[in-house]
Amino acid sequence: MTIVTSYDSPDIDGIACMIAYLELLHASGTPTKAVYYGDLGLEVEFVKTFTGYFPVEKHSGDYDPGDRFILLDTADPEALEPTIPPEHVAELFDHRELVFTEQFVNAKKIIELVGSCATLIVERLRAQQVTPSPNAATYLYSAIVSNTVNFKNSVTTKRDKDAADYLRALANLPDDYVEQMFRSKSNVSADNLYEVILQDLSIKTIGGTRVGIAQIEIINLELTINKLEGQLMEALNRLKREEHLEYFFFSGIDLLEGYNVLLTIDEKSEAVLSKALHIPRQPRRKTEAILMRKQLWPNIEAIIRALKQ
Ligand SMILES: [Mn+2]
Repeated sequence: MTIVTSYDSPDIDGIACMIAYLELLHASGTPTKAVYYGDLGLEVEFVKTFTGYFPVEKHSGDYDPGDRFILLDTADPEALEPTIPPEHVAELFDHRELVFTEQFVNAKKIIELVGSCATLIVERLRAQQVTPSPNAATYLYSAIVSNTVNFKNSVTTKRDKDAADYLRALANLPDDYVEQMFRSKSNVSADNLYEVILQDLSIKTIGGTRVGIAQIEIINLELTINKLEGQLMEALNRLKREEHLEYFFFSGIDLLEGYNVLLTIDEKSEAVLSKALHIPRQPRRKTEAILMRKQLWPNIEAIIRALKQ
């Protein structure tokens, strides 16, 4: 059996790619299953409810020794379901630069720096003359809009825009679809703030030191932060302690207005962020344009590595 899957707790990009790739393989008569491992976020739940279509199974436990895997939206062996042997991965697609792909000894690797992995999958479908179903087109379109923050962030390429135009024509969506989707993941309250931040927390070990960047993407960001300031500080302090983070950064992105609010809760992290972004020291600052977490990581990593020397 061919299994298409993504990383632990996939986002809308991973899920959309699985659904479309499943259609591609079914079109060629290949017995294929799409599976995910872990949990799903608010954005996936929105598209799932909107389409009423979710041909992906939750999986845990062992696979058949004969199963072959296609990995979508990841090329990181650490991020996989632990029962997937890296040498059984036949093909992988990702849109981030990576360093750990050598474990996938038998995989054909498609790694190209576009805004969304969904764009690479759309290009593959079009090359093979397979048209995605309207529901698959809705997932793929949602993934591109989400990853590019509605084409506003600097990882957006013309290839992402072309793919999105092609999908929008297939998907038959209401005019306010993007706003509906962004609103759905903006349901942040005192009750779920900690879980929402934990769900999308990124941690790296840099020279033996644990470093975290939390990111939330919502509408009405400043208003929400002002309203939930006490709870936000409490959640960040709790995560820093529970995850044993020596440095910790919070990045909020306003989806409709296109800016970040960056927060730090300790002086050491504040000093690193100030150096990383060449800005004055402040515990809270608002940016002019959107900075994605994958753009923050290299700068922060370089400063922390320099401090360790
Ligand atoms: Mn992605």
